Amino acid sequence: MNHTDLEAWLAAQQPAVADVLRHLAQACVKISRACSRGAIAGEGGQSTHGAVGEVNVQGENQQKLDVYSDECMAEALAQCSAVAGWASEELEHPTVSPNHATTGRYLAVFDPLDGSSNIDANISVGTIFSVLPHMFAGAEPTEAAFMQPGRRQVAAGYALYGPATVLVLSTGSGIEFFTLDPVSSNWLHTRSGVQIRTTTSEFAINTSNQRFWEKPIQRYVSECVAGDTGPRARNFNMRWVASMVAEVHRIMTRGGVFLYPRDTKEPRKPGRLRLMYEASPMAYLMEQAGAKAVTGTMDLLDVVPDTLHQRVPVIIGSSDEVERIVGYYTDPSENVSHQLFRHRSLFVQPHP
Ligand code: FBP
Repeated sequence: MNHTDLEAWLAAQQPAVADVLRHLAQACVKISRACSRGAIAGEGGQSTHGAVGEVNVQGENQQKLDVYSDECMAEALAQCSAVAGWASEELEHPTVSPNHATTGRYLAVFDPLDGSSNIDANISVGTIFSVLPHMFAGAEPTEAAFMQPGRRQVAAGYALYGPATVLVLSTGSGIEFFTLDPVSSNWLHTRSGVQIRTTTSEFAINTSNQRFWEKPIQRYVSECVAGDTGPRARNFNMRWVASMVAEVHRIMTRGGVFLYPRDTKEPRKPGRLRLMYEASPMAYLMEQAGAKAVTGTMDLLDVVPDTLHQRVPVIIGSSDEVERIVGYYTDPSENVSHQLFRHRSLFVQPHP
């Protein structure tokens, strides 16, 4: 089957936004190559595997590939005349474009390598990005220029470095899939107008945090786990890759719900995942695919950021399930059954 390619699709998009996506896609080709080399030494005989031995602004151990991926993104964006500046998960402050600070009309925000704790185990990782208008075009972008709710995004996407490398994009008119041809390094257009199914029997959450979850999540997950012996009257399956891009792409392809909710593990933290370069771009893509993306009490795309690296609760995926979870949050009386259900359960078979 002959596929058209990314360039053909970009030609039909708004030219400046298309140029930003073109440069981001080029950076993702380089990152894909580095990921696929694994522990094999790269240029200069150095492997890109392993830790740098430093921590990033999040307090996380920086992987060599985190740093390399960040450099690839910065290098590409510095060449893009449409971009005035960018912000990265790996850097505390935004970067003003060395070439287009006062002429660029857009800003880019990205997680250069999401799920990087999985690299050495050769599990899928990804790059997540968001494109915002530069509110103060003509002036060098400051951190304030980035403080925009996800609704203001003009484009978002991710690259998944898995068995194949896939690029998923939207500029506000639906979801497009591109697959990297490892021979030509060309992005081939492999799916268009992707919609996420509204129902699902698959949920993804890190259950090791269960004791810290709020009641609505305790209730939702225990009902799924009870399956056809409980009020959901059907069985559910659970998945957890610990790589958000891989979880989201599974949901894009077959439905599902992904939760990294607020919990009491670190009460001062409103969540684990970051708003600007994880939750917002994924929420944009979810809504473009007909799915839902919430904090539990509001749409993720309406959250107005205060800081570049702020964290937020994330509940995204098939709309029926996300709406059910929101129902548990917004109707407190619903939440008593959790205790009833699990401990004095009417549903779970008594031990013989
Ligand atoms: P980073 O690797 O970019 O810091 O991303 C965070 C992340 O790895 C997500 O991809 C993933 O969903 C989550 O953290 C996994 O969390 P946990 O370690 O609690 O399973």
